[in-house]
Amino acid sequence: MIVGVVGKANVGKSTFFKASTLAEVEIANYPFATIKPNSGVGYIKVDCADKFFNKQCNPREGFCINHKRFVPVEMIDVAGLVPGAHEGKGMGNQFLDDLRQADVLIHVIDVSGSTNEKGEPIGPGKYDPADDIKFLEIELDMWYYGILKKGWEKFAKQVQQEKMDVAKALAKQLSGLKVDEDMIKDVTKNLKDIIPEKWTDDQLKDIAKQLRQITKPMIIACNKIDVQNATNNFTRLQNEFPDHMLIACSAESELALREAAKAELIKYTPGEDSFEMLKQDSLNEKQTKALEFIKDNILKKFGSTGVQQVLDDSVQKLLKYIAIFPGGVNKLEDQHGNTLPDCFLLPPNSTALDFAYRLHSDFGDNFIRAIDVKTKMTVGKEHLLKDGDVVEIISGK
Ligand SMILES: Nc1nc2c(ncn2[C@@H]2O[C@H](COP(=O)(O)OP(=O)(O)OP(=O)(O)O)[C@@H](O)[C@H]2O)c(=O)[nH]1
Ligand SMILES: [Mg+2]
Repeated sequence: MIVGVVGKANVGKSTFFKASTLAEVEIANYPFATIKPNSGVGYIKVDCADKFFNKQCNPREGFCINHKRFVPVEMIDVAGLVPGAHEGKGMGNQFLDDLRQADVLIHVIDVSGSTNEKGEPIGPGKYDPADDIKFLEIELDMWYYGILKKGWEKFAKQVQQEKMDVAKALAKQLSGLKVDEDMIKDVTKNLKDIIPEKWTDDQLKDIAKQLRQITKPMIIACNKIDVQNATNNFTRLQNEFPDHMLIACSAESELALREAAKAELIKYTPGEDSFEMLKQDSLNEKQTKALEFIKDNILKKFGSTGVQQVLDDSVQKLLKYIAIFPGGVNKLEDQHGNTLPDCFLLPPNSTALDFAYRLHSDFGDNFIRAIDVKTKMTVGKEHLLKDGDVVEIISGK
């Protein structure tokens, strides 16, 4: 699973990325601070199954605080996009390619309206962030369209001459974007009786748009909510884009909290609405003021900095992924004595067999049955898993 962080230049993508991963990346108040993509590990917060068994887990990867498990996911932070990027404007579109493998996108916008279309800082409220929501979608659609259109005539002719299966051939062509055969069938169902050579440009554009929406679902991180006027804009955008998932956030505040927690100055669990001062005496006046500002103006007002929520919602609400824990019905520990050491994020409608394959292809190939460890019920291959399940796979050999 790869989470891509996208948006216009200078809106806070790298700050969001750094707050999520604590990776060392360039953050600067000018456009195109990031050129080469950064990749790192962020965490999705899920309810840990250890609570059900009244135990404390020992995660092999990630961590668990108060029965909230932080499961690692790969994140990428790319260069800023500007309107016309697909035609080579700004940094051009070479870095759009860095997003090919992303399963979900976090679109970071400066909701305070203090970054213009070129990514230059301007006074708060001088730019309408609604335009960013619109332009980014157009850029992504045009990027997909460009890929689809490249060599289209030749492709369409070949499909015709060699009597190829259209969905299969096209899915192969677009597999780099994570497009599969079923998606193609779905988006071309109205074109079934028309041969690809006769598909019009508008029809290709429509296909590109639908495939982009399916393969790159997007959540909008309304960043810089700490700046004056940002809240008004946020409320307005919520009304203007009722079908989009919008979350207010302050990446800068989250970064400050995570760094303070790392330095053991405060105790803070990402996504929570408060933190605890640990070493009040070792904080200087500026640090104390900054933390107080975050407490009063972000945490109390919005319930969190929003960064963790954006990540969680992108995977759990938008992609509808579920958390599954491998475990034995008689024993939740591995051979080293670690309790529930692993947690996997699986796509919706995953079955016991899918989970077996995810653990190891041998488990899938030799699947006999599975056990729902919470209920101790035996289940078969086709059993649909649900969020928080603990599953034991019984396989031959
Ligand atoms: N007030 C405020 N400023 C922020 C926030 N997040 C980021 N910034 C500032 O916005 C500026 C740009 O941040 P970056 O994280 O470098 O932005 P970017 O989108 O990665 O920029 P490019 O890589 O140049 O496209 C920096 O000055 C950050 O400190 C926030 O939540 N609130
Ligand atoms: Mg950046």
